[in-house]
Amino acid sequence: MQSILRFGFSRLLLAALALSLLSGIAFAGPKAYVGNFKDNTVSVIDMAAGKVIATIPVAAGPHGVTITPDGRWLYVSSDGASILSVIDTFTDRVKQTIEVGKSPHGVALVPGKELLLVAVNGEDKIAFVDTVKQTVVATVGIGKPHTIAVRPDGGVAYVSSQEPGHFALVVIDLATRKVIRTVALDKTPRDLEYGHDGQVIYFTKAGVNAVEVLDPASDKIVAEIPTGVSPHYVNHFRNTLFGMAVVQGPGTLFLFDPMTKKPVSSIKVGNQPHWLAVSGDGKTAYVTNEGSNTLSVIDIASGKTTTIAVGNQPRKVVVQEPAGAKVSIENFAFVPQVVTIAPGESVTWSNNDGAPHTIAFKDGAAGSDQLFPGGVVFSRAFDRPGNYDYYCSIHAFMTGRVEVRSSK
Ligand SMILES: [Cu+2]
Repeated sequence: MQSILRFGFSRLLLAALALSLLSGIAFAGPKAYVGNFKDNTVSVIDMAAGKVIATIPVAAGPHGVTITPDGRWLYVSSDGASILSVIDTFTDRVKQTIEVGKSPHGVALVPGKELLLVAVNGEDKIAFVDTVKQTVVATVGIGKPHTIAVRPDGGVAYVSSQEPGHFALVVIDLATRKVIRTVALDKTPRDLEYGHDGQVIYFTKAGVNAVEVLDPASDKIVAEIPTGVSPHYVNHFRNTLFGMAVVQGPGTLFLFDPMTKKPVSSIKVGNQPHWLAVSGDGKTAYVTNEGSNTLSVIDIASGKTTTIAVGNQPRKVVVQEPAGAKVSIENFAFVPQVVTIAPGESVTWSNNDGAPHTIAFKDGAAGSDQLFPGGVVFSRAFDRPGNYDYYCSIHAFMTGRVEVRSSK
């Protein structure tokens, strides 16, 4: 049930829709979430309107933030406490908190599993949180863990370990829940991320003005891409041509070519940029500026940037708009009739027809209520590869298919 997202009949959303129609602003739905480290809040931003629409209080020191692929649940670790806050994005309130251990830092969801990994820095361990039971079900010991990168197939995780004198990337087998190898480093690792295709790992090190590109097959650094002073978050997202990093010294969003592993360009953002997220269509980047208490919204193609004021010391940012495909209902048909996505991605249907329709799945998963014309959307995340046939329960001749293909 957790993978089903229903915008359908939420009173809140209907109210927002009515309001947006009155004010002439198209209602878009997707939101961005920013953890403000110093004032212990999460800012909620309406991506279409470009403004903060809510501020959610959380426990001290919001540090790691992640969101489920369907955009429904937000997980926030608080490193001044020992808890993870679970935020319901329907209500934008903390639904519950989970005890994980002292000073949790980075968090990462495991694709295809109801599992969240938490780097419990203060207790030198990785906690495995079952997101259905909402509790820690296993732990693996690692010295001063900071951030976590999970391979897109959910098989292994790399953890940056900031243990003084033993800086390393530590590799965990997620099936056996054991450390399988350790890649020793000369300097403190900062962020690390698996590129979207799972072929390479990108990471940054304190005091190194470059993006490190690691081949996980050999655990060797195969390239260093010069960035300028103090690069932090780095990744190559699905649907974006370029890899991206934020560079704290010059205050830039740095773009690089993932094929040639060469710099492409830099776009000015605010002071001390910390983290980065990209919209589901790959067109817009969101950068938190820890030194200016703002979020930069960047049109990647043109470099055009706007700025939104958020809370004190914004660090992590995630966007709700799911990666995946959109299907339009038009003239009693699903357009396109067949869409192909990767595991963990979502499909979002919108009714642009003159009549109400539904989405009903042949695999028995819960479908939509009646979707009325005009902006009321339905979304489902697909975790496992396969073909998913669906139809309209009012007009059975309307059929469509979602193909979920692993890129590996
Ligand atoms: Cu129909």
